[in-house]
Amino acid sequence: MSSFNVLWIISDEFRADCIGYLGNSIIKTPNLDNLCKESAVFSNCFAQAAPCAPSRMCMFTGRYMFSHGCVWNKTPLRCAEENIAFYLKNYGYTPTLIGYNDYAKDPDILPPNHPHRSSLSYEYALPGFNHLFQHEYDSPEWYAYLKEKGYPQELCNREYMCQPDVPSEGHGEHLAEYYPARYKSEHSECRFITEKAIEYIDSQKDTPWFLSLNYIKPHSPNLCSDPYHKLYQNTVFPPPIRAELDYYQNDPYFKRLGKDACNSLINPTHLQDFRSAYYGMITELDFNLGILFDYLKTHNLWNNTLLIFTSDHGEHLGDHFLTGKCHYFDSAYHVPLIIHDPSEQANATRGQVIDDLVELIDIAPTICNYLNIPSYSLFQGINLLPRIHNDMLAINRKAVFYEYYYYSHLTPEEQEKTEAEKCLICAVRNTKYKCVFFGEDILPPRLFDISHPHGELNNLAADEKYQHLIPHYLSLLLRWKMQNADWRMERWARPLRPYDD
Ligand SMILES: [Ca+2]
Repeated sequence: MSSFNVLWIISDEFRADCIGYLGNSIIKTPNLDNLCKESAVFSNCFAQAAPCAPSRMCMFTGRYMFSHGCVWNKTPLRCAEENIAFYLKNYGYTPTLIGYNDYAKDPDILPPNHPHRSSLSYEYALPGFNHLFQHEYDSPEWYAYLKEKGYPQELCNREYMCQPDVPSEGHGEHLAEYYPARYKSEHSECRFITEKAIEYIDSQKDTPWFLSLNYIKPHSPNLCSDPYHKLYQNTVFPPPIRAELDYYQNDPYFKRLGKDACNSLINPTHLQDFRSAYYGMITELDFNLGILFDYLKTHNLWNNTLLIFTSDHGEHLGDHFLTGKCHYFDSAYHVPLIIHDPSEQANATRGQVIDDLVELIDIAPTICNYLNIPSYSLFQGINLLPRIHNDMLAINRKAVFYEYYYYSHLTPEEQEKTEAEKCLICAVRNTKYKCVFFGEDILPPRLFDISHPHGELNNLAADEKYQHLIPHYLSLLLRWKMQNADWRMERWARPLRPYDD
């Protein structure tokens, strides 16, 4: 067992373009900016799936969505012990989870009368994790802590605390998130989680530790306390990336979806409220990360801890009249990835913005390399450590891939006439083009020139000039599917098979 620690921080719904260091001149992220200065910063990192559970299962299993099969929130994961936490136990670690990982247990492994054999849940920790503290939006422990701080007991519950403090005369023109949270920022769930993480790390003394720390921010319910909720209310944001509303209403994919598709934040005041709350949540998270980073620095842990900061997916933030993280736009899949490797070999890339194409499934093999243990044979990503150690050719990836299962978005009438298993999107993307393929016969592929900031508004697939590109991306997709199929049993059998069999 090495003497190194791993702190893997996963925020929820954090867009790649919301870090000051990466060129956002509006957002205030001083602590992440300082982390960037000392780290390798990957500017082209993509999630393999959305929403939360499919993406997180990709990260922890180190595999693509079609390979692990958890395609939607609360879809159970089969063979769940095949994940990085379980694997690291073989090497003496006691991987620990603070927050959540949205894992749903395979009903077949539950006892006969267990309620989750016939109902959905994802409150479990993946096998291998010593689940120290379950907390998503809230937790009973946080409410007990608020009570201790003097908040009346009858108000210490989700219904009250997880709602903005909207005055009794109503919202007026504004969204609820225009108003502040009902708790002080020093008592926020974000601060509470930060304190829990520090407590845990402190308790480890000289034992090497592996902590998966999961913050809900900047995810809905879009709650901010003072001073964060006011910070951006008068900010002039750049206009969102969107076509005219009727573009989406007439689109063969979007028009079959429920009423929430491409119908959000039409009112400019709502757009402003939503964005200022989102930016406020990021600055609040950043402040708390600063507390955590200071702790590590003042306790001699900064130089023997691999620190990873990322997010499970992005947020549309009003682009395409969308909020959340669905469909095929990059705003849902382009995520931050900052890796602070304290070793001397990483000095050459400190502060460097690396634009190689990387995927969230690359994190698991990178952790193994840092801990000096062999990578797990089931991981499908690329080890990023050589690139962090300045090997410019180490990644050499031609494209990244992500998948999205949209059946739940179809209107009930559309669900009636559609086979759920065909409702899959596969996107293949490099830095110039993105090609989007659909499982349904009625939806032809789409091609976008993503080197242009508004490239996703212009489908080039029907343009003769670009048509030769579709078979090219289709062949990349096919090869990707072939190379990442389930080879487990053959890997077992191959060495046992006589040469002439
Ligand atoms: Ca999420």
